[in-house]
Amino acid sequence: MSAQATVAPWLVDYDATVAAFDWDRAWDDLGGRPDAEHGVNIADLALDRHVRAGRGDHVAIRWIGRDPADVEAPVDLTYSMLASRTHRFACALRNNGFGPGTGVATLTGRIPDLYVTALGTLKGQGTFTPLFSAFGPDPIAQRLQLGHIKVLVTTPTLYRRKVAGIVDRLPDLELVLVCGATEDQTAGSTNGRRGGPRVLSFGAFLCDGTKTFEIGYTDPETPALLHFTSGTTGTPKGAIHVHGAVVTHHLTGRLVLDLHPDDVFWCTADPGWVTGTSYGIIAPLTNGVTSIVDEADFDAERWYRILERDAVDVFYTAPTAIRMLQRLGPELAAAHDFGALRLLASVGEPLDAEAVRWCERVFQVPVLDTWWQTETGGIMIANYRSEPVRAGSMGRPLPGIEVGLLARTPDGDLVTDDRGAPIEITDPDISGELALRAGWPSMFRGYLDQQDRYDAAFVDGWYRSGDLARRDADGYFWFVGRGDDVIKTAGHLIGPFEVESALDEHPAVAETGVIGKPDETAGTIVKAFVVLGHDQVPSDDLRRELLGHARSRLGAAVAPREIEFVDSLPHTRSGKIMRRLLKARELGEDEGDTSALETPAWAT
Ligand code: 6R9
Repeated sequence: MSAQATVAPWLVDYDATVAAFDWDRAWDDLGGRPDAEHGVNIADLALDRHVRAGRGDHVAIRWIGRDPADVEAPVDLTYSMLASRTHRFACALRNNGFGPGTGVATLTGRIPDLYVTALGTLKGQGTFTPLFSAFGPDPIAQRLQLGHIKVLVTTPTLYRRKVAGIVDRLPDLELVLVCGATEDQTAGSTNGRRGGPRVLSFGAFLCDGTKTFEIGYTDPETPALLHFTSGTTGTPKGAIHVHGAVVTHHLTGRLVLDLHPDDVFWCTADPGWVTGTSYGIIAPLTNGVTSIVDEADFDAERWYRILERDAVDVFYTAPTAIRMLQRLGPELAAAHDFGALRLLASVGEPLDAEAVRWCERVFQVPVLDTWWQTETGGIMIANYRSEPVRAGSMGRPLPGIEVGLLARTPDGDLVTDDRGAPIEITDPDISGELALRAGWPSMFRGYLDQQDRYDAAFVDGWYRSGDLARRDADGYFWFVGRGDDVIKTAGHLIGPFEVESALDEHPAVAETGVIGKPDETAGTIVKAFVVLGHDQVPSDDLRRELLGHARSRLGAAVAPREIEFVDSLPHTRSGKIMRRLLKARELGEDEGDTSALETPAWAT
């Protein structure tokens, strides 16, 4: 019998839960609200708390290695094993002088040491920054610099290919820990830079099990995570999250993902992005479930096999992945039994109604769309298991969260009243900027070293998401689009400026404008419009060279998939590239009001 019928949902009645909701009570399940005597440490709640409660032998992470044969031979890591390994990591950090506040980053695929680093760092009250392993050297260097990262955990291959060449740009970096390397491979290595980071093997760095480590009192406002995210312009922004955010991770794990302690849960997101940390590490572990971690990239047959073999109860993935499954057809899925699957949810990009229906046919459960951002730390709007799913809608606010829509002018400015306060849209079906009443526990507490950008994200007690949405008469939110030029490709957030800067550095390039171009599978792909230097002639060879240049700098995850040569780019009077017009042209749309242009519209 399917587990669907046997496990009662945590959230039974949405309206009643919202009416009775109280953030203080939300802490009850985690041992009570922290106070001056009892702090809150995410790693303690994720691991040691379960060991103290006698669930140490329960499997916390079922790790599946990259090779096809590994699917049949997963490695189980129990709550006790992870508790002890993270203690050893925290102990080693402390013994090497890396105290509270130390910035620790990972640049690895989905391997067990990543999870040990994340939670071990949190035990020692350092801040954890995951970096996506498909980033190229430029995005990696920039984030390590901006984050003042002192300790980097990586693999031998990634170290050689992406890190060794950039250490000279990283004055704060003191230690590199290489996973899976033997001591011999790393002994004495200093990267050839005098005073450069020490390079040690991860295994050799861990303290032996005889040394004890006590988690110190952790104030809920202690920084825990530093996640880089991209804006339209400028450098990536480091969103700071605190230990107290864990109550949102835990609560959403319960109310939205409906995690029960005996569940097998699989979040396919990479921890290099916020979903892979909030829902690939924290929420499943605080909820005591068994979490699947698959090292390999997307492979439909493999995914179906894992869902069936490991009897996954709750599956959290992205619309791009669902579209990829859809494109391969239902036959592949039909050979498998997904009887255990109780809940399927998605995040990161718009989820169309057809995908919801397709999943209902193939998996016997609909996909529950959820909306949130790096800055919100956790799910803010969702469809719930016990409520009717409105296919195509992002759902309704998490209990305890107030969502508003702020009126905008066509230029993207907020409409304000005579006090200068924004105007909230209350009528149904009118789109505005999605905003959240500031102050929820997992709200980001700053953009590292960028107070102005942080302040600019708030207006009159609202956090401005930058997304456009509308609300229907029943209170369900519908995604309308991004209010800015940021690109979501295959669920990953890319800042166009970062891509433009890398292309602009090529000697043949005069100027670049980067947009998201609609794509059937990835939602959008990164496309660059390139103006060449005056002595350059467009050719396929040059296009290939530029694509290669961008790839080697930015990595496959960020580099453009398409390049189009143009004679000029549209600019505002102040000289900014008008990506909006590039996009309109790409879509064959009317370019609209071009009065702000210096070069009127297009001159290709
Ligand atoms: C968690 C995450 C945030 C941006 C967000 C929005 C887009 C997220 C969505 C969605 C449509 C959904 N987004 N969920 N768009 N429907 N259900 O993805 O964080 O990488 O910071 O991206 O993703 O545009 O503003 P992040």
